[in-house]
Amino acid sequence: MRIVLFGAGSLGSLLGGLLAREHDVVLVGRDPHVAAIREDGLRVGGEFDYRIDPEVTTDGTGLTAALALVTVKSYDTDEAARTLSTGEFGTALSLQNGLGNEERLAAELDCPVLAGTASYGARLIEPGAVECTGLGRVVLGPPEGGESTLATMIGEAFAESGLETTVADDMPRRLWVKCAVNTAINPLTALTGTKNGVVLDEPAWPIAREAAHETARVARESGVDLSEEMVVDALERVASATRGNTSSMAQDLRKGRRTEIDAINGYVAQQAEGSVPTNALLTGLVKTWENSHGSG
Ligand code: KPL
Repeated sequence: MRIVLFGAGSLGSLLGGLLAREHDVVLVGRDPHVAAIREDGLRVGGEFDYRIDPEVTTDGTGLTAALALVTVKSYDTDEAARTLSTGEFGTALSLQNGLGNEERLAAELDCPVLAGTASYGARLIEPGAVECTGLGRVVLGPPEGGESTLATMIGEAFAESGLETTVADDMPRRLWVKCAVNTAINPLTALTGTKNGVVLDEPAWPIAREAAHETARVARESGVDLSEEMVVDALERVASATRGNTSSMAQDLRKGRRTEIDAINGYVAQQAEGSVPTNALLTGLVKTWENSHGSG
C-alpha cells in the first residue's frame, strides 16, 4: 500500500519507519530531518534496531496514495489539510493528540477520514534517527463510531508491517479517554518538568484526577458514555506504563516549542457546558508560559 505520512516528528517518523518495512511510504517532514533521511536513511532504535530508506519530501503538495496518515501537531492540522487537499487519497487517518482533528481534515479532504490513537513511545534523537521508547498499539476506526471496511483494510495493512493494531467501533469514547489522560498528564508534567509517573503521587494526583473527571463530564455532555472510574482507570494504567517517559507537552515546553494545550485542556474548557476549573487553570498556566517564551 502506498502511504503518505504527513508529519515526520517523533511519532510520525517511528510509524513511518515501521510501516516502510512492508509498504511504500512517503514521509513528509522538515529539514534537517528530511535531508538526513535522504542522505543516510532513517535509523529506528530503542525497541528496534534497523535502518530503512523511505521516500522523503518537504513538499506535501500534489501527492497521491491509498492512505494519508496525519501525525502533525494539532495546531498544524488546518494547514496539513489544505496541503493534502492538493493531492488525492483513498482514505485519511488522524493519529494525533487532542480532539477535533478529524472534523478539520474532513472539511478540506474529499476522502473518508478515520480516527485513531497510537500509544507507541517515540523520541527523535537527532536528524535521521528516531527511538522507540515503548511498544504500543494503534487503534483506529470511524470517528463517529461503528464498523467500516476501510478501517479493517487499513488495520490489516498496519498489522502486516508488524504494528500492533486494533480496529474499533467505539472511537468517540476512545478519543475522549485518551484526551482525559492527556488533560491530566501533559500539562502537569510540562509545567513541573517531570516524567509521566509523577501524576500518580501526591500532591499531583488530586489535580490529575480532577482534570480527568472534568473531561469525562464534558464527554458525557457531548453524548459519549464515559464514567469517572473509566477515565481514572485509564489514567492510572497509562501513567504507570509510561512512568519514566517524558510527555509530548513536557518535551515541547522544554524545547521552547508551542504545545497542543488548545486541542487538549483548552478543547475541554471550550466545549464544557458548565465550568471546568482545573482544565481552565492548566490551560491558562501553559498558555502563560508559551506567551512569555514567544512560542504561543
Ligand atoms: O499521549 C501522551 C503524550 O505524551 O502526549 C501520553 C499518553 C501522556 C504518553 O506520554
